[in-house]
Amino acid sequence: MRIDIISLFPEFVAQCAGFGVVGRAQERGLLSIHGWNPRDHAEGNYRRVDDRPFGGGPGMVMLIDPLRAAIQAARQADPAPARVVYLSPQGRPLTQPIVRELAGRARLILLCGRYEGVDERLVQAEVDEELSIGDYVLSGGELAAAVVVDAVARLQDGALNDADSAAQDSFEDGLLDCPHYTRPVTHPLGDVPEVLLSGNHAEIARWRRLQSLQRTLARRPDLLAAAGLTPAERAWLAAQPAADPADPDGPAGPGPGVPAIMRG
Ligand code: 9WO
Repeated sequence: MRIDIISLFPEFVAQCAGFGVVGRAQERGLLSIHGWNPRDHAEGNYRRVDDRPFGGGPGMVMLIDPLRAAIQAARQADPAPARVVYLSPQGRPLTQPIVRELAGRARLILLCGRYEGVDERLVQAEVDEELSIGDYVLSGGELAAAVVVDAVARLQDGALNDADSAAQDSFEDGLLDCPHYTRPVTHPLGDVPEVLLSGNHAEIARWRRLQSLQRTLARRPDLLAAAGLTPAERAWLAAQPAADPADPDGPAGPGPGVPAIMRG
């Protein structure tokens, strides 16, 4: 897969992608990353890439033409059609299913804004999809683009070694991961749960699954509706205390409980 980064700091995203699983995916030829700087496509002595917003207000807006020229240059660098993604807080929230969909494409162009954002006409004309990695504001889209690159790279066939593969399973069924332990068995901070030392693999798998379920219920009950659960697990959930509608975040400790919508 080929990913092109449109950014005033294209090296930033490329640097982020140089380590660990993503760096290895590039070394293995599974992924190539290319940066394009709109400033290299800006006109005049000053090579302006931004201007003041119509309607007034603080800050600057990125100009259409340098961005459009950079996107065009990226498109023309490879004949395969590219999906253009703009990273912004106004985008659709990124999820693992969206990551999976993006990872299956031959090319992505990730558009990173700076300042107050890019001229809306450029978004309308060139962007296929606007994505958000969470409800907070960054100084620019680059860190969000690095998140997309990382999440997509590890799904390329051959990117993960056997040692990494298990970590992928956690979100496959839409539940949070179970807790993990390593040596020593006993420690001043606590002991490793006995079941994990039992050698009984079926019982260990059951325990981990229940931990995942309990954690998801306590921390992210919103995930449960779409999770892949067995009828027995659904029944177990229905027997758990309901969330208090007056206090949906619940008291500290046991967590919010089963969302009302899921109670049969
Ligand atoms: C900056 C700003 C300053 C004063 C008044 C309003 C303002 N809005 C913004 C702003 O939202 N700037 C963005 C910076 C423009 C698009 C690129 N930037 C960005 C992307 N910040 N955060 C993201 C982002 C991307 C994906 N997921 C979460 C956050």
